[in-house]
Amino acid sequence: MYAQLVDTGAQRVRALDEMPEEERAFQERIDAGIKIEPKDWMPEAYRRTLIRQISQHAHSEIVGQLPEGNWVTRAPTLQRKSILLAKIQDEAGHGLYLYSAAETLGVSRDDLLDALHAGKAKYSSIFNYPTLSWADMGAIGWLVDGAAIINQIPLCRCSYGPYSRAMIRVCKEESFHARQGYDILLALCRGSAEQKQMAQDALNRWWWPALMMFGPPDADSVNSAQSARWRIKLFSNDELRQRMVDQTVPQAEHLGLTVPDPDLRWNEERGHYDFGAIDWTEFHEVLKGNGPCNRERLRTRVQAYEDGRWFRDALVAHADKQEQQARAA
Ligand code: FAQ
Repeated sequence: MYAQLVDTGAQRVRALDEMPEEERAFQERIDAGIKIEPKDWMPEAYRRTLIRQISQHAHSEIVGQLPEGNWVTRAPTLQRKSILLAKIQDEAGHGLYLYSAAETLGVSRDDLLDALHAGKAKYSSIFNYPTLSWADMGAIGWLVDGAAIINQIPLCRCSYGPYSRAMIRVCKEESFHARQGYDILLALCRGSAEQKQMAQDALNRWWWPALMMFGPPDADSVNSAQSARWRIKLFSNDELRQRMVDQTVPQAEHLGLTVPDPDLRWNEERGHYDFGAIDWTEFHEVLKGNGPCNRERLRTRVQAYEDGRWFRDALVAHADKQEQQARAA
């Protein structure tokens, strides 16, 4: 069932003159920068691509609460605890906007959640890594939300109206998240040698997985060409990854931390940092379900969903009752 919702078949990007009239008109609207709205005609593969990407994105926001949720009860101060709680709640909100955006494409939220809970749907690889110390809260905000912003700012201009509009608010909130993460690390780096070491250790563990968030190298990215043609993707995986490195390295220097990459160096000619090879075997293992926390994340998510069933049932019963009363009045 899930496979049918998101399967786009073998895709080959077609030239305008190869397209049937309706599809050509659709592509010309996209080329002219006009947004596609839910009731507009769209190719089935465009619809499925969006369902795939938006629902994976929604699942990432929801599962993405878990690594940070691990530290709410152990935040070092009341202020840090309330900020972390607010941030995690924001992520839940992002998941809900995104499920709503996916629903505008004619898919049911229940089907999407079933696919997640059955382990069929993907969510971002990054959330399958453990959060071992408080410094990881800093690293997640700085690097994970930082990567999410770099990826999502262009999505505010993507061709599908509901997705692009959802991204505007999401990006504003992610900016706050990134700053709170950086602030945690700044405090640790200005603290004792042991605290600074915690920050360095967090950077060592999160750096490479954060670079993997942008997806496989362009040469292996099966969806990129067509998504770029449809203006779902405005920049390639590698372009955004490079942007992340260029932006983040000076921030690490400001913290006095060392990026764990012996091959990292500024390339004057390119005007960018060169960086070392990413371990794509690790990435594919995580995608296959063999990351350090895949099983735990899924189990916790399913348990949370089951534990919330009585509450969802109560909400529906209450809404039904109100509707009956309104009809009777
Ligand atoms: N993890 O052909 P491409 C956040 C899959 S939100 C897992 O390049 P595409 C906020 C990909 O799905 C983070 N799978 O694919 C937060 C595809 O498989 P499929 C999430 C990945 O779609 C912060 C296959 O590999 N953000 O962090 C990953 O054109 C803190 C081939 O790849 C979004 O979802 C990965 N990292 O490009 C929350 C943004 N990368 O579906 C809590 C929107 C690739 O064919 C706390 N998404 N794959 O079976 C996108 O921009 C794109 O979907 C990409 C992948 C760029 C992620």
